[in-house]
Amino acid sequence: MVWHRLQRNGVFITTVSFSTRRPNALNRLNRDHLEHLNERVKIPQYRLTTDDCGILHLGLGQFSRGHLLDYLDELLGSNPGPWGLIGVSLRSDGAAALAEQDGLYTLIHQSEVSVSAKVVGALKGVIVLDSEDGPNQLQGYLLSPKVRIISLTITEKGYYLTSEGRLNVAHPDIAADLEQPYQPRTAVGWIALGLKLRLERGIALFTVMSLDNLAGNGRVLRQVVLDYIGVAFPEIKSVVRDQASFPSSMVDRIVPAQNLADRALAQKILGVRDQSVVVTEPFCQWVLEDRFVSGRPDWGSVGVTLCADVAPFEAMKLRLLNGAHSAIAYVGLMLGYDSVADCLADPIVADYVSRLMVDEILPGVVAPPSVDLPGYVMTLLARFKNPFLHHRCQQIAMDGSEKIQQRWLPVLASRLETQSPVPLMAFGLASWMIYLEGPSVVQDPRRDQLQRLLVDQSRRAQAAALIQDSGMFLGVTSHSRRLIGQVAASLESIDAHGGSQALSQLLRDQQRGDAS
Ligand code: CS2
Repeated sequence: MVWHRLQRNGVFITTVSFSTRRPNALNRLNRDHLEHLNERVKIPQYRLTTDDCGILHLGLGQFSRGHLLDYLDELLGSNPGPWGLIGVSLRSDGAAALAEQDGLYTLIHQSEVSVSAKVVGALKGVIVLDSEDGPNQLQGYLLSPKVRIISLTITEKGYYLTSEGRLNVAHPDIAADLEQPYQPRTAVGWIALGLKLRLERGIALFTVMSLDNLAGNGRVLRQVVLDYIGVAFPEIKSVVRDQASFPSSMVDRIVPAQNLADRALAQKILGVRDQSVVVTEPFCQWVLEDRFVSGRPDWGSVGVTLCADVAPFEAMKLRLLNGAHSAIAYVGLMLGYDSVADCLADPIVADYVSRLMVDEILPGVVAPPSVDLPGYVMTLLARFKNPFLHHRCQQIAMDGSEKIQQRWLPVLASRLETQSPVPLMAFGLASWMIYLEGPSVVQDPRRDQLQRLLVDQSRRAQAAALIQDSGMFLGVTSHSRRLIGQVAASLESIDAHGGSQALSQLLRDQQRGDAS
């Protein structure tokens, strides 16, 4: 160890440089530095080989690193076994950084009462699909009998769903894969090819496990894979239908996109740089259907709830947590807020969110076994308020045309069916329409189509165009006039009084309605 005294701006500072394998603030996190990290940081006590990788994961984004890999890290820490993970990055962003760090990254759990950090070691390899060798590597793992589970976090749009829940075979990405099914680019195309080649070569099938926020995610995935196979490889369709397994799951953890402050925090805690750090909340939940055709980890030992039917858990979480999230994002952006916590710090928005959940969403939610729904709502509000999670409204707002169908549509459909009013959700829809108009960047696969529907119209005509002509609201067609009326009323009030006044007025009207 060498001590240096430097002079900077007239002030003497003392620095320490370590011999090459010791970390310093300029070093990146990697295997060589593990033993020398700050001792408060938990490090993996297991070491994987590629033969230990029973899981191939498609979509190596922030969520899978904050959720699935956290569970696997716990599992391998207590009971080392063949359940390491090879991650496939469908786009190259972030993957190179992980590869440079030997797949290691820091997971920081942060709340008002605690901060804890650990280095996760369960990610054994990273495949970048759009690299030269990416497709070959992926095919190799798809055919490896050691790989027994294919898991996915590819977000709603990665399923290429029509509003009827079938595969959109007309979508250019799917159409291209169907043209060349041995050189696919989509997750659905790769899964189908994996199943086809395994069956052809007599290799046991893998379980296909979706971790995306879709109602019946396993059922939906099975349907799109079968639709694809029906065109690409019809000869295996009946075997896949009868023998493949697609368990559904409800996954829950708020994992904001990484920002510079997260990297600075990791560097402060670790003493080395980590470009792949994930900062998340302590809360984590996973409810999973126990249907695995080729074995599975002992999920139960690390707190996963295994059950025969996750539908009630999914409906609760998608409608309450994700439904409220989308409303917070659009209302928050309209009011000029940046993060979910900023929104909840405004008492009017907090009141809106809590009333939306309690008055309009909760009545249609059936409590899953041993869940106290009012308690669940209170926990959600506390999680949303966590000021240490910089969860940006922009992040949640993206892909609204996909998310709204999952989160709001079932609530709207059942309330409109029973003649129940939906002014709070209509306000959310109005805020979404205002988001679509810009000026902030609109990230949505249907942006151009939706924006065209909003051009040069009265507010009522805009609401009508969106609800009747976008193809997104098929579940409420017979009641669309009532919904249009409520959305148009919100838009007109926002135009006349501004978002904040319009929201206060709406809440006052609600209160008066409660009192009468
Ligand atoms: C969020 C979700 O970005 C979003 O749309 O609503 O990612 C949410 O944070 C997770 O589903 C929480 O489990």
